[in-house]
Amino acid sequence: MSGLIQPDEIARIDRIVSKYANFVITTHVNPDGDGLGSEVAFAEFLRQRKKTFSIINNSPVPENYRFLDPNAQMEVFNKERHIEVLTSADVLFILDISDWGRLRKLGELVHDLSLKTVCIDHHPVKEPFADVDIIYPEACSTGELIYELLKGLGARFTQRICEAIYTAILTDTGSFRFTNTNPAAHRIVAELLESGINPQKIYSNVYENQSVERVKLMARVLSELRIEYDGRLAWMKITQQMLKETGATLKDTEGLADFPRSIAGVEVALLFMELEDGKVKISFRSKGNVVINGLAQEFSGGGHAFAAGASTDGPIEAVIPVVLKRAGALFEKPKH
Ligand SMILES: [Mn+2]
Repeated sequence: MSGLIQPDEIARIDRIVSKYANFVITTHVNPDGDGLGSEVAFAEFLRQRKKTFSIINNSPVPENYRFLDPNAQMEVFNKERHIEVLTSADVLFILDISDWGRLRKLGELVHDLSLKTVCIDHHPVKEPFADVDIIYPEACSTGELIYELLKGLGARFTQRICEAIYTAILTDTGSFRFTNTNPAAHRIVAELLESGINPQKIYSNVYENQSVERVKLMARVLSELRIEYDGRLAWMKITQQMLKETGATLKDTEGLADFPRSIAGVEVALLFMELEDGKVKISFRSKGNVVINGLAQEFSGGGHAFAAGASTDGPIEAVIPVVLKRAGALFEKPKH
């Protein structure tokens, strides 16, 4: 299998892991299956190498990914509690993050410390920020890169590692539906299945584990779905009021932005979410013919060509018309 990660990169990670003893692993705020699965797989490798490690994230593990962390080893960052761990750590592995900002408070603290940083990611990165950057936007997921890395490093592919990497690839490719689904995704997953993991169990954990509040929120949000630009753009909003009415919380909103893409003729889907502080989070999704990260950048966001995000000042009712108007430019050129 031809890989993305180069032998010298594997050798470099090998040297770092051999040389140091104390590691911290982290991923982005509101972690997803790719970030969490990559963390678990890499942590298991460190365990095999008899290293000391902590997994510290800015957000708790969502309910549907708890199966990845049965012993609840993943910690939620707290400066007072973790300053010692981070101060005495040698290396911080940052997985599935495209920018330092998404490390939030943990990033601010790490900036002031002297620990070595390694970033492994598949997001297009504006400015690499770590001491060692292993960044391949052509990878379907960070899980794909972790797989290659662990292969190169001679890790034992235990059940846990296989389940974690499977989850990473499954979720980041939208169950092998999104445009980032590449041959490597299927090759790797085929090998993981051969190791005996149970795809139905993983699917059920990840996708058949929704809260009633989330489903009620979905119904509420979809009831106000709007279509523009001759049916090529669909948009939805989630207000604080809707969250209150349905009893849903922020964590219940993950993945909702993808849904309107399922409508025939829709090329672009937008989700506007009113945050507690009045700011507005915008999710941009494309079916794959229209590139939308440029639009996200206009609102100081960014991301992949077909899945991006931004965050801007509210109020939400003022933001929506401005973004919709700018989105019109996406449809000016004829479809190809
Ligand atoms: Mn990812």
